[in-house]
Amino acid sequence: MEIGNWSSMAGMDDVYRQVRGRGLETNIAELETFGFTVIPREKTGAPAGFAEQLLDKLQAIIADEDALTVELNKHEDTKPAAGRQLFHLLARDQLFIDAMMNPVVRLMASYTMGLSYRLAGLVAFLKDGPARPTAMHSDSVGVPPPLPAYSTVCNVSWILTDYTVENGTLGFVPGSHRYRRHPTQAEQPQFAGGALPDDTVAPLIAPPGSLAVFTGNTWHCTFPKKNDVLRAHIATSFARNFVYPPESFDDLPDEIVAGQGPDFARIIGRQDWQGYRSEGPKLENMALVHGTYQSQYG
Ligand SMILES: O=C(O)CCC(=O)C(=O)O
Ligand SMILES: [Fe+2]
Repeated sequence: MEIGNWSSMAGMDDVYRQVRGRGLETNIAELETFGFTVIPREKTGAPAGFAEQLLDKLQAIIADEDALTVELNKHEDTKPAAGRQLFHLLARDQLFIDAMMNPVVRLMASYTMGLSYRLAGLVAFLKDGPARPTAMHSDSVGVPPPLPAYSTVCNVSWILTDYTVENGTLGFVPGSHRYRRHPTQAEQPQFAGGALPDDTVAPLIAPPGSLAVFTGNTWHCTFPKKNDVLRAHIATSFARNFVYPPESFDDLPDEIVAGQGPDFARIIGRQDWQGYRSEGPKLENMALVHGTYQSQYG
């Protein structure tokens, strides 16, 4: 059918027209049905060699920078996965801005988040040796169940190397975006020490240059990586605009804050794990809210 200029659609009429124009309707259907999709390199609109350039740039940054400048890289047991993460990439090179501003990335973000979407993070995951699996989780960190039927965050990831099971690719539970809750401890896959049959997890099989797109409600993890093949992706994550306190108290002088006790500091956001720059989130600040986060009380 022809898509009109329908004011009730709050801009989604035009987003959908563009989706159709770029031949991405199947991807939208997969995202709706399964909670994830893979857009092949040819449909991303990126110039030839884009993924290779991104990977070269990441490797240049790594060669130059101590992994321990990133807080999470200091915690072998508790960081999301063995390997290395790099945060706050936007300012490091125009290539990273291009990765976020890619028209297909923005289309998928606006389709998934609505047109109020904003960038939530730009993070590289690199694993160049054996790595234990990343636990099954949804990216709706801290959202209490039942999760909204729409997602509050989404993940559009540039795949930079060959993503296969052997190389420790991401795995998804197809349809889990409709469970509207987080996985429990028992819902970890068997390969991660849980009870969930491994064949419940669909591996993302994608060559470099592909875009993996998944909703904030979709359960995902990674397969154990047993080889030394470099495996890397850059997650551009987006959030709806309302996921953001309207008022900032970061200008309140430290001496005033110090006099009010620790709960005051937490309530005004002084100990938030969010708001990080290239050092990434601090585990101790994440721990302050972790106890309540995945519970029904949020
Ligand atoms: O690659 C990983 O270890 C985890 C990736 C992930 O969970 C994500 O991109 O949301
Ligand atoms: Fe994730």
